[in-house]
Amino acid sequence: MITEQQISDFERDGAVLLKGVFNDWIEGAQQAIEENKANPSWRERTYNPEDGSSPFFQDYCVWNQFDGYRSLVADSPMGAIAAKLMRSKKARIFHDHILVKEPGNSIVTPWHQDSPYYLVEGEQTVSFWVPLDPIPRERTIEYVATSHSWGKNFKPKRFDGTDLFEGDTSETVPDVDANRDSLNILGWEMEPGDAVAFSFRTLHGAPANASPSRRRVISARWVGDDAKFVKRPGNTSPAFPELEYEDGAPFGGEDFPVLYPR
Ligand SMILES: O=C(O)CCC(=O)C(=O)O
Repeated sequence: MITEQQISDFERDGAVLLKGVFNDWIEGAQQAIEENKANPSWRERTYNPEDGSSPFFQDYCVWNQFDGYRSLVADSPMGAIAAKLMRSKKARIFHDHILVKEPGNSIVTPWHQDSPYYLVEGEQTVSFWVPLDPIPRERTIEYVATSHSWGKNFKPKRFDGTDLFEGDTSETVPDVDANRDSLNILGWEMEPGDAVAFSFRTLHGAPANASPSRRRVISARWVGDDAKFVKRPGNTSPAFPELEYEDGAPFGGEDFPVLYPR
């Protein structure tokens, strides 16, 4: 299912391609996207570009509301692979992020790390970026290799460029595109069933969808044994407005079940 080489690539680079690991769960997830678009959650955030191109639909924390998502997250080997990659005894689901760039959508996903947006922190984290459509190299998500170990927490911004936390003076994300020659940028052509596993701290970004095909993705985030709650200076993304927690307390609760081992 997953080799020691893949685990050490993930540890070294902060991102690794996993071929064909979710083949049996793609059809269900594709169906769930349509159900989800028809019944979005209160967290849904759809960007409609000013240039009139097609929308970028996003929703969060819906894995347990639609059968196809639930099956991909909870019945596939995702939890077991997460535990292996994190070298963790258990794998706890944090949340899912649904990202559909409809054909022609002009929105570029800016370079960012995920960790600064979240109410959880740890060394043991992994997200699976799971496309539900074929993705050629020029339209794939990209990662700055080793950026997860730079010791940085760059300022979180919404995908429309606004700051997530008002008055945040933390360091801004460097201009990755202007420095592509001096960085090791990773990105892979992908098929439905493949995934990229990456750390919450790895810098990543994704191009617009100038193609006539949809670009449907589910990104599922997991944490391991060392996960702790962290207080941020405002609403995190995703937000959990009802949740009460202490800064530094062990991460857990019914919203975030341990799915491996069962
Ligand atoms: O698919 C995208 O456009 C961005 C995905 C992303 O940022 C993520 O999965 O963390």
